[in-house]
Amino acid sequence: MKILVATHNIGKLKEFEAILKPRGYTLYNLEDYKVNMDGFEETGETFAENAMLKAHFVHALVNMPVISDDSGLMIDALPDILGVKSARFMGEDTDYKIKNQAILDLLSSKEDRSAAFHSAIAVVGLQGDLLFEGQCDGHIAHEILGDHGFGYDPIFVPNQRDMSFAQMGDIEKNKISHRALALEKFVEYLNEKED
Ligand code: ITT
Repeated sequence: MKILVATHNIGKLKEFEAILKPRGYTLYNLEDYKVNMDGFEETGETFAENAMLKAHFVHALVNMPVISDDSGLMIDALPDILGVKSARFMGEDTDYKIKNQAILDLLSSKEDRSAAFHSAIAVVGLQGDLLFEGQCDGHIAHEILGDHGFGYDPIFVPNQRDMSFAQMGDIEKNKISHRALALEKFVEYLNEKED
């Protein structure tokens, strides 16, 4: 199956490829189709709304199925600054070393370090509008840990492991991450439809 991944985030794109390519999907990206998303704004209040908006925006420009992800980090002790606004925290162009350190500083006086990554995956142009969500619970580390992955990976420690997403590398992360869980639901949905 051919599907266009509607993301500018190279880290996300690599995870889509690692999870979907071995299952027989042929993935295209925004570059391949010269898609310009300049006019697109994430105006939704939920990950699901934003994922659907992104997928529809791109699907209106290309004649093929589109898959998108809207995701973010939710920190219980800092409920207002991340979530659906995770990419915009301190500005979209700010280096994640600075963003991650700022979060560690904001949490330094807090006892509750519980957090979760959430992903909503929207698929448009295949069978109506499809939506799949995944969540990975964990906590925020006390320091920057590891240098694999992207974004907030170096400060997030999932409950299943005693190391950050950025310490475990792609293969391990892709077994348990929010995005992997959501993509797994998409794959299962299609497999069930085929049976
Ligand atoms: P696209 O909209 O082009 O897909 P984006 O990076 O702007 O790319 P979002 O709007 O969904 O994507 O924002 C997601 C934010 O959450 C962004 O700051 C990511 O770095 C962060 N994030 C999401 N999943 C992550 C993961 O698996 N590891 C680290 N950070 C992640």
